[in-house]
Amino acid sequence: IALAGTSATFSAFAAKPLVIGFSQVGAESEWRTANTVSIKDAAKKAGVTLKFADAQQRQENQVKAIRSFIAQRVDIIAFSPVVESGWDTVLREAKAARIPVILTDRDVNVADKSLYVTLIGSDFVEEGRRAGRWLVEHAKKTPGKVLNVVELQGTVGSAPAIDRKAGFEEVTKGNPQLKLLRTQTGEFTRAKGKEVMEAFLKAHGKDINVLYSHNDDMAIGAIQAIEEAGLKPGKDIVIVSIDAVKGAFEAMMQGKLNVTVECSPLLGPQLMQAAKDVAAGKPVTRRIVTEERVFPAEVAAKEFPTRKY
Ligand code: GZL
Repeated sequence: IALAGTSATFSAFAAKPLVIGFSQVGAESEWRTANTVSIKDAAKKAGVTLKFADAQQRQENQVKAIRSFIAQRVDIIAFSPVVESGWDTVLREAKAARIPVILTDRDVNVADKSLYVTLIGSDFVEEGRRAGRWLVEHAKKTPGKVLNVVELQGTVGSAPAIDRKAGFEEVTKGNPQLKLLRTQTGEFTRAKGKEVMEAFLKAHGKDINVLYSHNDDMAIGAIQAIEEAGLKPGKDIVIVSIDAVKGAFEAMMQGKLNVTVECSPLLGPQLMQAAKDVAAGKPVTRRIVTEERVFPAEVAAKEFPTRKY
């Protein structure tokens, strides 16, 4: 009987699905929506029980969700931090509860790096460099001409906004052809991107030659503002953007966007694999970087049919 009991217990134990508590930033962009779909699909395929919380881009909602996951004694906590700072306390509570934490998409600024096991996501500084490199090459087509650049930044204090700005500046600073006229946050959304671009156009109108947008959603909002101002996006104002979501490919095929730097939201499978490894006590590398490309408008029509997000 004992043996049967043991095997029954063992099989029950083995069959117990992993429970992951996931706190998502919100639903602010096409990228975010695709990221959520990837995580939910991957959880289903992996037989993982996913407790999913949408924070509507507010850090206090993420802190609340993480505390709730601790109270529910989930096996793993995973989240995409809306901003880099302010996580030490709640992550120390997770550590005290002996619940491992995995970061997806965005990094955190914590004194004690042991507060999370790994970060799965893109190198945003490199994405900024790639945007800058494309623009430097573009400027060479009109030697001696100064191009006035306006920048739509992502969410203030978020890793992608900080790093994409830094990478772009690293490549473009000191270039006599590129002059940064204005820079302001469009909060990664179409609506805010349009609103801020309207303000830039009111202040500088035809003097603007280039828009550098930290994501495609703000670029798409800006495209509407540029058209409403009677200018041609992609021609009067060259647009460099990041994410490579479907909306960007459609804009490039319409000649309204010039290039988008890929930032893959398809992190679900890597998250589930890392979670299973952590739960099994296997070592996990501190940083899992996703492979990405740059898509200029010339290749948009060819690439579009195979895009997954
Ligand atoms: C990048 C991600 C950013 C996207 C935006 O990994 O954090 O947040 O670039 C999204 O589209 O809102």
